[in-house]
Amino acid sequence: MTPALHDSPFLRACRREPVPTTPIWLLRQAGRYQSWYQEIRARVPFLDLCKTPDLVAEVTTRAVEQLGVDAAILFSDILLIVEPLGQELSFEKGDGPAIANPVRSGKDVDRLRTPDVGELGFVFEAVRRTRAALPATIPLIGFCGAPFTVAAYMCEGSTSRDFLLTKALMVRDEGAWHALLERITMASIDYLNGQIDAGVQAVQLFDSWVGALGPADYRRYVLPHVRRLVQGLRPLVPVIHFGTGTAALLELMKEAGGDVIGLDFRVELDEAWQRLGDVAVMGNLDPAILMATPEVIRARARRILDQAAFRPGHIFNLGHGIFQETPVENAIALVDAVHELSAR
Ligand code: 1CP
Repeated sequence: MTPALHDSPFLRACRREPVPTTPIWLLRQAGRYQSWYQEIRARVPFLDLCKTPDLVAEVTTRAVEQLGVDAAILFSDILLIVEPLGQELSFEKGDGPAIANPVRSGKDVDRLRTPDVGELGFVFEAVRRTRAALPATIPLIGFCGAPFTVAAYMCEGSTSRDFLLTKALMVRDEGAWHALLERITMASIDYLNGQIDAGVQAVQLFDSWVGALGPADYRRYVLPHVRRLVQGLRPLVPVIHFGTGTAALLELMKEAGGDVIGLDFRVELDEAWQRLGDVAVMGNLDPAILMATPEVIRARARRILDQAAFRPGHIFNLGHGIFQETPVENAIALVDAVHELSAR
């Protein structure tokens, strides 16, 4: 890795080293709230976009340039991995994902393919092209879905509120559940190591829906798989472990692994960090705050920076993905406010 990348505020914060200003990037920073993204999507379906490395590089880089953030996240999706596992994925008009052959039983788990993540070679090529297109000082984050969240889509076949089909498999056939999570875990290890080899500077696990579980079930049904995933990664880049609805799970998430724990907006950052102890944290502005005026956005950013109190190891972010309705100038105002208010 070049010194410019190694010493970037984002990577320094991941290592809990002092920084000149608090680094910031935004969950889902490339997307529908940007008019130029909508123009691209008017011609290219979402999955085709993810599978076209030059377009991925363009979208990823353009979001960084427009916002002035300190890190790039590869434009892709956590659901791409279900294709090499043998599922049929599509994104319908409303852009919710749909899986034609969901997993509902142990038999369905047995029918999944042993994945060859080489089938996701377009992602690795996108990493190479994006790295080449980005400024030399901006780290690139690769990612995958964490095992529970990927399993939830694989079982439900679409987005869900209660995850009843997922939990039904979990509690009816524990053997099948662990077999499913093990398959996802092994594929995710290969997938993230492929992204690391292709040139990302950090990786993130998205456990977006893990807050559907209580602590005892997290420990029994999920934690061993996340731990195995993290331990299977080449120890070359920091790992960000993000989830939402995780107020009751933070200590367990840390136990599972990660150099940075991503906080959602339902916790106070200072209290959460106190509970977590010696680990970096990322977060945690409610993305809905970006609907407010620049003055309110600035005040709310200051509140979070005050909670972090310039301790090494804070990466500023939203507590979940940015809304499609967000005025892009408000996202820019947030980035500027964080840089200005956090200058040491
Ligand atoms: O063109 C479009 O508007 C399609 C919408 C879209 C986008 C922009 C989807 C479909 N995925 C993405 C990109 C994406 N997804 C990125 C890269 C962009 C960036 O961050 O700048 C990332 C990191 C993701 C990860 C992702 N996909 C998550 C985890 C993050 C989170 O918000 O919790 C999840 C849950 C998904 C599933 C998914 N893909 C797309 C949608 C609309 C969804 C969510 C569906 C649901 O609510 O269940």
